[in-house]
Amino acid sequence: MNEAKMNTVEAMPDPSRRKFLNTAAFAGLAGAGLSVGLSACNKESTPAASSAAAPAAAPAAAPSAKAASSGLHTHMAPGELDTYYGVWSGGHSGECRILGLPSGREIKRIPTFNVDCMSGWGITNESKKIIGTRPDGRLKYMTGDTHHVHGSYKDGTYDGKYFWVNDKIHSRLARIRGDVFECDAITEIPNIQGFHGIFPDRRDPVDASINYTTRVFCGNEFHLPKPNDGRDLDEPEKYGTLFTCVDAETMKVRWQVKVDGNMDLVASSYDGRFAASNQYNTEGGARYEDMMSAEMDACVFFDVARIEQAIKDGKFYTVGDSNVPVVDGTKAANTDPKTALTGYVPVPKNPHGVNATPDGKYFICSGKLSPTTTTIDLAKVADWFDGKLDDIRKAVVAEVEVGLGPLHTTFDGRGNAFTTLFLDSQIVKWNIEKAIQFFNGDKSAQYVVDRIDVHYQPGHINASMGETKEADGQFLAVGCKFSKDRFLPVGPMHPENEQLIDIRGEKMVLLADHPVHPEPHDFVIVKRELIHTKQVCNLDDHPLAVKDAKDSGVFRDGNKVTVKIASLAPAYTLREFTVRQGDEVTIILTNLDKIEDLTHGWAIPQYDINFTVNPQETKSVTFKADKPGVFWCYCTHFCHALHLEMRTRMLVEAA
Ligand code: K7E
Ligand code: CUA
Ligand code: CA
Repeated sequence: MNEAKMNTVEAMPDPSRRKFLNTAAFAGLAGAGLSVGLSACNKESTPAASSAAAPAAAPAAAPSAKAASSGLHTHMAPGELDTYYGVWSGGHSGECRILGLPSGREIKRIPTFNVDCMSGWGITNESKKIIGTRPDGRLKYMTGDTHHVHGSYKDGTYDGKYFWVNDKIHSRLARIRGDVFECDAITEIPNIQGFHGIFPDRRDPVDASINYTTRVFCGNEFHLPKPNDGRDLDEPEKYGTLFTCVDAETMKVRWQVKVDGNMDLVASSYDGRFAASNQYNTEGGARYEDMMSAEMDACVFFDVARIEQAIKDGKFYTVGDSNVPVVDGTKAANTDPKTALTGYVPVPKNPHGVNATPDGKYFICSGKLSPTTTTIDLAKVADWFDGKLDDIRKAVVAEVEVGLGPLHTTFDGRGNAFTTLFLDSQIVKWNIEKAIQFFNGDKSAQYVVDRIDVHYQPGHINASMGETKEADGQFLAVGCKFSKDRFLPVGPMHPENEQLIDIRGEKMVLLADHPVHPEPHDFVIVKRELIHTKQVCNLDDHPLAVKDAKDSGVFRDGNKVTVKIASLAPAYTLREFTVRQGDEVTIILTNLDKIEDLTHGWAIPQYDINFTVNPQETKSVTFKADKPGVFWCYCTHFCHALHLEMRTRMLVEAA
């Protein structure tokens, strides 16, 4: 971009919008001398061209003028509450977020893998324990990259208990409590890099009485030496990837499966039998040019009960100093369907995203480099594992062209799928049964129902309750990776654009643009009746709670000093406290206020401490009193008319 462009606001003429990315993307791929499976649609990436093989609906008109007439109520009047919770990832901000929907208002940020000086996440002892520390007490990691958020299930819908999110950088899985929307556990998965897709199981594959989530499945993109300790450095043929199962309650890693290929997204079946991950680079290429040579990649299916039986039978090994049992799920080791732990359904090259239909029948993979979606019939996959289907590719019941750069799919619960087309900057609405008819040879079956332009380059998409059997087909949100001209310019970094679309009728209607801090990937939309939060904490939840003002004080044990303080608006229970230079000081602060929304803060200048305590909550910090002097510990969170007076002196005596 030249300087003149950087400094001016330019109107972006509509016809150029598709050229923004796809021209460059194609040039790059073509330059590498690669066939990208797009030859049918290569000339002109218009909706009409990309759907040439199928009768298609006309592209949607410019949407803004229609937005107000859709009738879906998105503007909340003052005091009015949203009807859905949106639980959002935050990408490389390392956090998660809660949006109220359909208004799109951001209600809360949930620090997860990042450090947050509002709440004190990464600063308090309690949060450091969850994130993990090095021997010297510093945080093990300060960075995170959240992509996929999914909630715990009961009877095929959300139970509101937990949400999980992956950290791609450091291969960690975090759990967020649905009652307080705070992270309560983080698990680092051994022997992998590029932890990407996650999905909770929806019921137990063995015990039919367990119709709720007890496992979280984790896909792994980057292949690595096993163990990654310096061996096999430049021998990519010896690298591998591992699919991982984490226990939903204990958050311990239960088992891993060695797999061919780079796993992308994960889905689980409503009957509990299967987890699956679409995968690219089944070639095992270690360099960009080598990751796209095969025409077909796969969606790999895991028979969960068989894997767990194999581990019970002792048919596992371990990697390096990890004691997690690993079974062999490579294609070569699973050629007999009747004993196979895994089955590889071939899908066109470098697929992205796999999503389960709300009726539980199909998994749908998006083509990414192929302009198609692939619909896989789970009953036929089961037939293959049971020895009743000779070729697992026959589980593919539809593979139809939908447009350029299909990435992710969601559902309205009425038989329609909505797939993002990254290169076309569109969403295509298509009917699953019609796509199956078309694929079966009925060329009159019009499976494309509608298309709509989005702004721009969409990735994830999710409809209200779309990941459950209660998909209600009200609206969907789509995460657009580029916002370009949609918001006031603020310099080189643009926000992402989360758009909201009414999907109640035959035609989609664009309702709203929302700027978001980069860069959410996935999200789920949960009706509010399923979420039960509590606004006041329980004093007993923290073993060190200062339950009574008279328990406050300074308690010394050698050079370790514990300062117990309570807050009760608008004062702390200690007016001052004294420690000595060189002491290791632990401050335990309990907020004794019981009133909802009466949060206090605690900041110590020059000691780099800042956190908040909610009603009836306790938090603690530990630091070395290395600077003598007077330090005003003050309340950061506006709590009372006398909020500014709410402070106490820490007197550090010189050694
Ligand atoms: Cu879910 Cu963004 Cu990690 Cu697709 S990935 S966009
Ligand atoms: Cu307490 Cu402000
Ligand atoms: Ca962007």
